[in-house]
Amino acid sequence: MPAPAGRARRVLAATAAAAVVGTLAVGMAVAAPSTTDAAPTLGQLAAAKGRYFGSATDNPTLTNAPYTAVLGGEFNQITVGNTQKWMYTEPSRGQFDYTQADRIVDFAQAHNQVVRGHTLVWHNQLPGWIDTVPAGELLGVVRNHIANVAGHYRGDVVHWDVVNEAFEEDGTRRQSVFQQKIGDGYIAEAFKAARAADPNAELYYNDYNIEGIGAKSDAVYNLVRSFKQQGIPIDGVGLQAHLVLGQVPSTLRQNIQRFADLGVDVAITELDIRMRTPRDATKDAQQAADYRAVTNACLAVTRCVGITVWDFSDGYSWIPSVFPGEGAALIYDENFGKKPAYWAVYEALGGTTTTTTTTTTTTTTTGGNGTGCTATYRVTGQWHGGYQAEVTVRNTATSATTGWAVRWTLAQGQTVGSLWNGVATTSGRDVTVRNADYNGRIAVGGTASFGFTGTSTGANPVPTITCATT
Ligand code: 9MR
Repeated sequence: MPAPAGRARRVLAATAAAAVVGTLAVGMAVAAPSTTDAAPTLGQLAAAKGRYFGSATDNPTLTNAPYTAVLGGEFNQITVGNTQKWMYTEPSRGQFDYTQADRIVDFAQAHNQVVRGHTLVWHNQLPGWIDTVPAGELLGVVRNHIANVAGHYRGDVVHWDVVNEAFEEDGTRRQSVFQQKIGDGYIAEAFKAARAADPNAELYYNDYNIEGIGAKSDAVYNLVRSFKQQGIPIDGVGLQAHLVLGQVPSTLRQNIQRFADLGVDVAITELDIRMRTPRDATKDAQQAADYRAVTNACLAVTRCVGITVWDFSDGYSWIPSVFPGEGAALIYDENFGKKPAYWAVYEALGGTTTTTTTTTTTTTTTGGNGTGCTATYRVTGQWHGGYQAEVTVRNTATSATTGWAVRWTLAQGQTVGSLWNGVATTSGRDVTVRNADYNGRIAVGGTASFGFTGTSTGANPVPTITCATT
C-alpha cells in the first residue's frame, strides 16, 4: 500500500520556541499560549508544570469569534472533538476526507497548541458501509484506515486515541463490529498499525468510567500489562473523566499511579463534571472542588501528562442533549465567563488568586430610545499586579434594548486589557464599553455581560459605573 501523502510538516516547537515554558514528560515541547494580560492562562500554568491543559473543539464553533478567542488564547492543547472520527475521515470505503479535521489542526498550529488525535477505532460514529464489510476483510480495512488517517497526521499529532471504549462496565469486551468480526486481537493490530503509520505519536487506549479502580479499569490495566509483556506498542491510557458532581472517584490518583507503574503515560482526556441544572452557588462550589481534585490527582503523578476538558464552555457541551436536565459541566459559562471551576483549576496549577466578590450597582440612565439599564461591576479574581472583572447589564425598561454602553473611570494604576463580549474604547482614564454586535439586544428584564482582565498596581478599587441604552 503506498504511504499516504500527509500534511505539510510543521515543527511546533521551533516556531514557538520563544513561548516554550516547559517540556512534557512524554518529550514534546509545550508552547504557552501568548497573552498580553498579567494573568497567566491555564495553558501557561500547566506548561510550567511540564503538562498541557487543553480543550476539545468541534468545527461549527470555529466561526464564533468570542469562542475562538478563548480557545486560541487559553489552552496549549486541542483535541479534535468529532471530525477525525471514521464517518468523517473515510465516509466511503477507501475515500479519505480530512477537510474538516485539517481546519482544527491548522487552528491549533496557528496558536502553538499540540493536538491529541481522536479517534482511530471506535464503535460509534462509523460510516454505514462498515457493516457490509465481510468478516475476512475487516482487519485489512482497519489497517488501511489507520495507515491513511494516522499517516496524514504524521508529525501533527502528539497522541492518538488509537482504540476508544472497547470494554463494557463489567470488564468484558464490548461486542462492537470489530470485536465480532475480527476478535480479541483487533486492539493489538490497531496499535501496531498506528505505530507503523506515525512512529512519533504516543499511542493511547481511551475509555470512560475507568477513572477509579474497578472492574472496567482492571480490564484496561490487564490489557496494558499484557501489551507491555508482549511488546505490543502502547504509550498511554486516556481516562475520559465524564464525571458527576460530587463523585470524583476516591481512587483516581491511585489508579493513575498504577497505570504509570506499568510504564505508560496517563492523560485526563475528556473532563467534564455535570450537575442538575440550573447552577447555583452551592453546586458551583462543589464543582470547583471536584475540578481541583482531578487536577491535583493528575499533578500528583509525574506520568500524568495533561488534562483536556470536553470543550470549555457550558454553551458548547454534549451533556444537555444526552442527559436531559443536566449540564453546566465545564469551566466557562455560556457567555465565556470563568466559573469557580476555572479558578479552582487555575489555583491547583499554581496560579494565585484572591476570590474577591466586591459588587457595586450604580446609576440607571435613560438612553435616546427612552429605555434604561443598570450595570453591576464585579471583581471575579485578583492576583499580584492584575485582576479580572465582569460587568452585567440589566434591561430595566419596558422594551428590548438594541444597544448599550457602560462607562467608568479607571483608578490610578488601573488598566483594562483584553475584553470579551463587548467593545472597549478608552480616553485617558475614561473607559466606554459598548455591546458587541451579537449582544446588543437584551430582552425586558434580561441581562448581558462582558468581562475583561486588566493590570492594577494599587488597591484595585471598584469604580462607580453608569449604563445607558443606545
Ligand atoms: O462530543 C461528541 C459529540 O459531539 C458526539 O455527538 C458524540 C457521538 O457519540 O461524541 C462525543 O464525543 C464523545 C467522544 O468522542 C468519546 N467519548 C465520549 C464523548 C461524549 O459522548
